[in-house]
Amino acid sequence: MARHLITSALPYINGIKHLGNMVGSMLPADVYARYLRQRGHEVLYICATDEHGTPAELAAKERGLPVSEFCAQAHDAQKAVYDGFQLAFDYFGRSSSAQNAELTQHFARKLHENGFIEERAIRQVYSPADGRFLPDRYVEGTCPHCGYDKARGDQCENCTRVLDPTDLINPRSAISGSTDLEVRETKHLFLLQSKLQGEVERWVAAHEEEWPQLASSIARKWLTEGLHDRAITRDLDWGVPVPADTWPDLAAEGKVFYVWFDAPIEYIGATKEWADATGGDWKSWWYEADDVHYTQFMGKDNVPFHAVMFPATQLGVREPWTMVDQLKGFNWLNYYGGKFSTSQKRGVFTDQALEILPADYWRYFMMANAPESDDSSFTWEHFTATVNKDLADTLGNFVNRVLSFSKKRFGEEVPAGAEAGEAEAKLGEEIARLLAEYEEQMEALQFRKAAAALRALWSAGNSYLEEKAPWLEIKTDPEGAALTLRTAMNLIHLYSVVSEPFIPASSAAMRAAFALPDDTATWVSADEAKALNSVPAGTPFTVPPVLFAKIQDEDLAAYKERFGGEPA
Ligand code: B3M
Ligand code: ZN
Repeated sequence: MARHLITSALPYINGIKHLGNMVGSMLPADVYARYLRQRGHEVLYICATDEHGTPAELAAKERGLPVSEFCAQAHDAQKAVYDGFQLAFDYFGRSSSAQNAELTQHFARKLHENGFIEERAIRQVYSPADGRFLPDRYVEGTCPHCGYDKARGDQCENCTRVLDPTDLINPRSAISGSTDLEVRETKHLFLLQSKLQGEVERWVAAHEEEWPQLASSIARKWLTEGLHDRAITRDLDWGVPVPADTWPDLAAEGKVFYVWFDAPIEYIGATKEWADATGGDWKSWWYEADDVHYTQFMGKDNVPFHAVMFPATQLGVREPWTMVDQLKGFNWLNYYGGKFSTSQKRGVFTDQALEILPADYWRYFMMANAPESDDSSFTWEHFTATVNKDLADTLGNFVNRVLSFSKKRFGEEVPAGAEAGEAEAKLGEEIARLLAEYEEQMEALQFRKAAAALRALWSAGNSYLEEKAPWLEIKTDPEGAALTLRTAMNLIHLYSVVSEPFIPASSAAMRAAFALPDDTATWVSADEAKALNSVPAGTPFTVPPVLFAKIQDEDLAAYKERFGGEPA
């Protein structure tokens, strides 16, 4: 059995994330990690908050908090939300950890030793009023390409062009608003990526077959444009310090590493945090780890850093660190076709989502509509229809009416009834076929298709129940009715096992209905799917509360009112 290392892109520390951020990284990673664990693999699922860079400093300033205090609070706030979504990380770390600083400095020293780092003087915007250089998002101004007057120094949100702060027209400090800005010379470390172009191309060529089209095409595009040498240090107060033993001058000036240099290294850093907290062996996952299969999850804007930049860093250190095998990139989840927006209060944010409905409603909807090959759009209408049909009617209603009817007519133990016949054999074959399809799609990281196979499993139970109609059968053939109900109850137990990666809380509720001794199975074999007899007659059962409440029209209207519905 391979050992599976799984990471999802590290959410920036500033602010609670919206559903679109989660559906493209942490949630599919969790579904996949749960599935592999249930199939018996050894899995390590690692994530962390991405705490450095200008987003953290600006957000802390806004709250009048020291950055370190802001990050500690914001990390715990995000972690609480992810716990609410039952994201089963093995560890959710912090890129500001000592472990990450140590590893980041180690990577930088090795790159330096191997001739891939060079000190260069560059011209940077300096603000006398603020008494500091203004990198990246610390400068705002008018975009020279599209005229947008709130463009940031590193990128224009309007036309998405990557900018240099010295490009901006009428630049102003994002800290003080001062327009009295100068351009001064300052020294930074450059990662000589251009010297690694050939090696990165060969590495991508050897891996892109396994990647979805989205990831391989973005990697190809960036390589075709050519790898440029890039500055990996900044004049910021908050970040991994440049080590004085290697660069005494820059360290004396308080330079720190650029957030995107240290953030991917935090995948290793967080594994070390996990090991320090649990006694685990972090190096067996990351260093000379030939038995490890590494899968990364991220949104498409993060693919370049994961498919090209970080591999360049890892190749440049000339050490046997684990590199990504499978790179699952996602498109965007939009909100009524537009972008989610914190500032414009458009869209559903993860903390709000849990206020109004349980995590499983969201987990299922997001994975069944995951933006895999294209962008997908969240609308309250589509969400309501999916919850009411797939969850409330197909699954929830099946569970409730089977258990309630059986309890009413046969008591609180699984009834025996007649021997399984033709209908049960046919059902078993269908369930085994659909289960195989579900497994195949999960192995292929095709989440929409996997959700469709899971939904088909639920539907097959309803078709069997409609066909046998135990509420009619019982009038003429009570033994037959009892067989139908026992078979349906075995389906409920099977659903509770295989639905867990998508809807863990509801699966646990279904499973708890049966007082099965030693109910420790983590998956269902093809033979068990065919036989449908894991829950024997005589097993005591209870009827759980209705698993999914339907979303009523008035709820739908209220949600649209509160979260913004159709674009204005
Ligand atoms: N913090 C997420 C973003 O770009 C970024 C991912 C880092 S993964 C190493 O929104
Ligand atoms: Zn622009």
